[in-house]
Amino acid sequence: MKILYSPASPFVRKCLVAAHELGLIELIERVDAAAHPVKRDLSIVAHNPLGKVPALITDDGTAIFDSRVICEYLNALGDGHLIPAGGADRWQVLTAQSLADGIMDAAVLMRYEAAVRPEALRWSEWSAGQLEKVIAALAHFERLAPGFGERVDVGTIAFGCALGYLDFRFAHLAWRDRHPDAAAWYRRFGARDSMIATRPPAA
Ligand SMILES: N[C@@H](CCC(=O)N[C@@H](CS)C(=O)NCC(=O)O)C(=O)O
Repeated sequence: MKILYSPASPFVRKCLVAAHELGLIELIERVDAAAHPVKRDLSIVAHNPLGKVPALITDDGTAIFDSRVICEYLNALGDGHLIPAGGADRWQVLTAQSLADGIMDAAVLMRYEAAVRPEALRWSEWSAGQLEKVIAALAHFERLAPGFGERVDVGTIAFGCALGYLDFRFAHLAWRDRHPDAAAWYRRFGARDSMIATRPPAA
């Protein structure tokens, strides 16, 4: 199978970390794509009308997106240990994933605002609104982090990728300063082979 890919995308990274943890990474060929909110990459649009990465193309040509569905797919293909099949744990893990994805969504929008939108059209209050989401979500994760222990599931993977993206694009936010428990957890989680193998390029 193939994944339409950008090395900077935290959503792509989440899927690749999941694939590593499930022992499936060797089955996935990475295909470079130029996802962009305005200049649509037709090689992505051919598979995903939204023009976003990641999109997974299975061996029979089926396109699977977005990152949450790809993680479900990979989890089902592997031994299933990244997403509990039922019970309260399932909803807890999936909700953690949604919250971490929300950090990524807001951070990617902040990035687009700064890097893509023409300067004359920028609206600082809009970026501030996205930043508020990141700050509130980090505060929530700070309360959860002591309970993460050595958990490796799609919730902790997504959180790790969200923190990695903040380091990559928004190092000046210095999120560790006000989130010591999340920082301690990330020191361990970020040292996993799956996280090291999928690090974004130097900013
Ligand atoms: N909900 C999607 C979000 C994916 C996403 O926003 N990807 C960005 C790259 S990090 C993208 O493709 N942006 C292009 C665009 O906004 O059109 C997922 O979970 O996969």
